[in-house]
Formats: sequence, C-alpha cells, structure tokens
Amino acid sequence: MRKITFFKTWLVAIAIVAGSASMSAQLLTEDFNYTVGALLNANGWSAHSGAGTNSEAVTTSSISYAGYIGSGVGNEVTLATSGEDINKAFTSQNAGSLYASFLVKVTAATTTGDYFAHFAQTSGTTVTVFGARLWAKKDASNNLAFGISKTSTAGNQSYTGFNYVLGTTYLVVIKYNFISGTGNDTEDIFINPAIGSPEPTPTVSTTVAADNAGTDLTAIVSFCLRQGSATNAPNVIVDGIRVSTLWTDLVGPTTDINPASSTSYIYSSNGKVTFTSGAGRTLEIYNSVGQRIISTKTVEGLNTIPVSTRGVVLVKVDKRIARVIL
Ligand SMILES: [Ca+2]
Ligand SMILES: [Ca+2]
Repeated sequence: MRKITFFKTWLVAIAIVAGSASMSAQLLTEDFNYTVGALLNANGWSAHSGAGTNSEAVTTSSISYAGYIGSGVGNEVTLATSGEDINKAFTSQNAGSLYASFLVKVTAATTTGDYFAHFAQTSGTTVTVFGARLWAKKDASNNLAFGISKTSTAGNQSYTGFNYVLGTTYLVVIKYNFISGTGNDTEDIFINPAIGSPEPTPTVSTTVAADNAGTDLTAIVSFCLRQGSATNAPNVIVDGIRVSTLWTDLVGPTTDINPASSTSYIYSSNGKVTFTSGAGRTLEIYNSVGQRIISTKTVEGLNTIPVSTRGVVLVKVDKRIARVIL
C-alpha cells in the first residue's frame, strides 16, 4: 500500500513537472565552466567582430552573489577593450519579453561610456542588429552608472544615477519587450533585484523617445559580449548568464517542489545537475516516467552529476526534491 501511495505521489509530482515544464523557457545557461584560459569562441560562442583580437578567455572565478542561481559554478570571463565581440545562440524569440540575468563587476570605466552586453537578431559570424544594450560609465568621482538602449546613437541611452561602485559585483537583469507595432519596443534594467521575489519595478527603463522609436528587432536569437574601443569601453567581469522568457527562471522563487528544506539551489548546466550539499546524503534522479536513473551519495561542497537523459528530471537529495530541465 505504501508503494502505491509513493507511486501515486510521484505521478502527481511528474504531472506537476510536465505542466510547469511547458511553461518554463530557460534558453541559455553560461557558467563559464571551462578551463582557465579556454577561448569562448571554441566553447559554444561565435566571434562576429574583431575575431582573434583579444579573444575572450575564461578567467579564474572571483565574483559571486549570494543566492543567485548562477553564482559559484565554474569560472568567469573578463572583458577587455578593443577586441573580439562574441555571441551565443539560443532558440529564436519574437514576442512577449525576454530576460538575461548575469553577474557584473566593472573594474574600470570611462566618462563617455560604452555597451558591453546585449541581445542580437542573428547569431554566428554576422551579427549587426542589437537590442537591450547594457552600458556602463563613470562620473568624475568614479561613481558608476548603468544604461540601456536599443540603438547606439549618442544620447539615446537611459542611465541609472551614478549610484554604483567600481569593483563591486552586481546582479543585473536586462529585459527586451516586444510590443505589437513598429518602432515601439522598450527595454529595462534591474540592478540587484531581490532573489526569490516577483519581478519588481525596473531600476531604469528606456525613456528616450528616439530610442524607443528605433528599429525593433524582428527576433532575438543570441546573447552577446562586446569589447568596445579603449577610449569608451569599460573593463568588466561577467559570470552566471541566464536567458529566459520568465523572471522566475532567473531570479524568481526557486523551482524546488519542497522549498522548506532547501539549503541551496539545484539546477542544470551543460547536461549536468549541480548543487551544493553536505557529504553522504542520498541522491536520486528520476526521469520523466518515474524511473530512477541515478542513485548515489553526495560529496561535500559542489556536486556536479552528469545525466545522459534530456528533458525534465526529478532530483531528490534526502527529503528535498527539485525539478530540473536538461
Ligand atoms: Ca561561473
Ligand atoms: Ca514593436
């Protein structure tokens, strides 16, 4: 009887997962889980400008952000100036809103400012139509501001106040809003949104009429990192990139089915289930039809479990259960 009850419980859990899976839309995960020195253009990214000049290379992890799902996994990337620009493709989106969240530490900036991360309408080696450009600049007192724009025209940027600090790690979310009609799409920035809370009011939105009237993107298919000219561009460390159509996939409430016992996030990256745990706990992973495909014990600290199955799996660590999409 207990077995039947257990089985029914799993069927319900799987039904919930199947229902929610169709709602979830995480499109890109990049934790820079590569060897230090590895070039991003050899690890799923494509150069679309300045190929081979100051190519973006993986650097040793140094930045983190408490509670962020993309913090503390693998390494990071350090952007320089006057170098290669790169993009990473994901499934095309052309309606609703699209978010990208990532950690940003600006180590140097200019008073002119430049953009260093954005969405794009194409991927691969030819990428020329950009959206949700994220800018950074400083004032004469070295205070930092972030800006956003659809176009690159001077004066079209909507900036925050100079409320931020060089050398501090921020959780930044950029958002592109597809709006029916031409020349009217808008964009938003969120700086340090509360982890696990619903989407707040943006820190700043595009308010320059000439920018909002600029050409809309017909679709968004890639996320880009850019190294602009040395006279304008900031030096930036970036990590933990997530792209999704849902706020909750990035910084919203955990997707744990049993969050009351949570001590850390359980999530997927590059075909692996990843979480932090104490040693010796029972780890079981079930596929979408309830078959146990992995049974093992956890190790102290970061656990990275390769899973050959794709789609939705249920991850059980002791009494804690989470759904993960691989
Ligand atoms: Ca990382
Ligand atoms: Ca539009």
